[in-house]
Amino acid sequence: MAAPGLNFQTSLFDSGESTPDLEFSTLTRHELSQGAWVDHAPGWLRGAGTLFQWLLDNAPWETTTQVLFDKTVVTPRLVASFTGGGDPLPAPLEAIRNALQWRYGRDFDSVGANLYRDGKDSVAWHGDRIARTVKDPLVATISLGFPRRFMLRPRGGRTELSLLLQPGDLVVMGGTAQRTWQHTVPKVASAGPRISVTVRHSH
Ligand SMILES: O=C(O)CCC(=O)C(=O)O
Repeated sequence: MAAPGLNFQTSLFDSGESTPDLEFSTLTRHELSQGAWVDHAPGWLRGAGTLFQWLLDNAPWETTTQVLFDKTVVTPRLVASFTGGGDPLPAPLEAIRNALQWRYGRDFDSVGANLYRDGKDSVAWHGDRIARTVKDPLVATISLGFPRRFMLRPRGGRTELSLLLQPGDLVVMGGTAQRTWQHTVPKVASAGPRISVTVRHSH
């Protein structure tokens, strides 16, 4: 499904070939409690606007549903997956996966994307389900498009870290982050479209 009618003017600095910073030169690690951590590398992907526009036009966007308190509800964002069908990854996504694999030493075999069309789209507090099959998984996201806030809290507690993610920013959650902490991208009064590329591993 295409994602029609969404416009977001990317800045001049954001255009050009989409390439990751192989030196991870802007990366800061936030050590959280209970053995969880988050790496944040501002502007890690150069040419973030180019990948944003390409994904907006070409990703296999889907509407999905989820069961919440016994009710089936439409998930408030579109999602796309690039792995599982046997097709090669588009070149910029392959470059991202390779860079993460090299740095973090995991076999990242799942690449997907979320599209937050406006401020009403969001992801609720959660830890990724992959945590049930891999004890301490790494989960990476790359932000493209409109800046949105990404927040973390100890499971069921208060927000302890809040990052305003800009185009090209890399976030990697690790240690016990999916078991002992939760993360969210909350709804906001007004926002342009944002895409997060998600990179995970299943073993
Ligand atoms: O969009 C983001 O930055 C976070 C996405 C997320 O939490 C998820 O896909 O599980």
